[in-house]
Amino acid sequence: MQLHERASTVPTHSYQRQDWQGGYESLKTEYDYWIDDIEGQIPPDLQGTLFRNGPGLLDVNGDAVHHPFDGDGMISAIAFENGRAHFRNRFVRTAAYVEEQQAGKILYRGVFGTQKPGGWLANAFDLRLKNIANTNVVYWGGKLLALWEAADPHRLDPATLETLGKDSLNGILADGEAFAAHPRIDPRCNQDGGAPCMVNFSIKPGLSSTITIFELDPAGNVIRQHAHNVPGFAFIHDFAITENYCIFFQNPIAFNPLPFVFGLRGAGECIKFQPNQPTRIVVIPRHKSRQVQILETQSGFVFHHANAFEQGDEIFIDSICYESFPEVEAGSNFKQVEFDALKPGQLWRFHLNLQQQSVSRKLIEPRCCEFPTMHPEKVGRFCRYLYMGAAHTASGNAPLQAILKVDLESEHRQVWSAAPRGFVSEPIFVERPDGDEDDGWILALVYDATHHRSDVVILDARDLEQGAIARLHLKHHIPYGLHGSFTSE
Ligand code: 3ON
Ligand code: FE
Repeated sequence: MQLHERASTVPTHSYQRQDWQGGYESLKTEYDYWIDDIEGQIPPDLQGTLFRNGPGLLDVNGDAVHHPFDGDGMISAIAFENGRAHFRNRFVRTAAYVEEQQAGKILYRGVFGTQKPGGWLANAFDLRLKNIANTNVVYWGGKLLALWEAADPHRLDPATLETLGKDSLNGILADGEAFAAHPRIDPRCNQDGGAPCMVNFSIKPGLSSTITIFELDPAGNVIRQHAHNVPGFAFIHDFAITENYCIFFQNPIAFNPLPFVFGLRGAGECIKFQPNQPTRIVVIPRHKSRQVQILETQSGFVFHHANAFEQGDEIFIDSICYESFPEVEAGSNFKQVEFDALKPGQLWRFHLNLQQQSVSRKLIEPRCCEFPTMHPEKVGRFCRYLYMGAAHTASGNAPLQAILKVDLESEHRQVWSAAPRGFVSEPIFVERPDGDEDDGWILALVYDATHHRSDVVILDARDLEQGAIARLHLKHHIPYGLHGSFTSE
């Protein structure tokens, strides 16, 4: 009897941690092949290329990185053409990647705690940033750019993924100058007669921090650029846009650089969450002449925003919020994470009133989720459907195993799950031209622990629960990635 009772109190999970860990093995080979192992059918009208970025190497010659965000950027391209699909992956040949691969050892410290061999003495006072180009990849203005938020982009050949070098955006960025990894594309910019434009930013953190906004026309030229000073240290990974504003969440953190300077910790491990201080919401008008406003809301930590839109003097913004910053401990191993001990990221809606300078918020989705995406034509406007990576179970913190569709109007939900042995990445919505807002496909890489390989999964965005339209089995796995984009050009 006692045995039975004990067994029933053991928490049941939709996953095994060991399965999840398999998706964080390095992928050392670069491939180039037509995918021929396919379940279901690739829709013939799905035409274009899915580009993905993320850490491809989780070790340098056997020496593990301390955190996946420190892994060298690897681009995957899945090109859909008349019902067939081609796969290719290449590492971004950053200067540091080339040097480290030649040396066969870690030569640079990583922001998230990777250290050079030799202890703190070998690391102290080495304050160089290793530009690892691992966070996002976008095709804009005829250029394929791999992005990492603390430094300049790398330009790649979109057909071969060969690294062409660093890109200054036609002379705008100085060598090493930051350009964030979260550009937003305004589908109809009201300053450009309704032409699309790409909006991005850079952060220069310090005792006060500088936020610079960049807007690029479809040819890739920076047509608007303005910089703003905000009080306090800022670690800002993402932002949201509306037709007239850029919105930033300045998370309440303190930064003590000494452990970094003395070789004990990475810069990102010197961030301390400040639970008793509010989050500042920085609202920067996209028209240079107007005033910046800073509002305050209850504390929390945000990496990613889903979308924002305006209604008169009010702004609504949907964001994934954590109760605090997931601090990385110096002696810890990220693969041993106790999912149950952490709080999940959840989707909240913030309601800003610019006249009254007030903010209220409400929880939209309690399920653990990350990597929100949506129809590209709705960016900055009211949008009905959001898609995101989510946990298989409706409550608690767990790895992402499912794709969740949220209908913000009816509050209806759909879930497609790859549990127990599948783990998802950021979903990407690809529209079917001239259709309804959810007329299109969801594309996601799914790590399949049973075969230690990844699948490209294609779902019908209108009906996730009917199951995958197609599952393209790759010949290998792809380590869990960060962000990507789809281009039909
Ligand atoms: O020293 C300062 C502090 C700091 C952290 C200044 C700084 C600019 C050097 C800096 C650098 C920040 C960087 C390089 C941030 C990079 C972030 C990154 C690569 C990824 C962030 C991902 C976020 C999320 C939420 C990922 C979630 C992933 C899953 C749920 C996975 O399965
Ligand atoms: Fe991100």
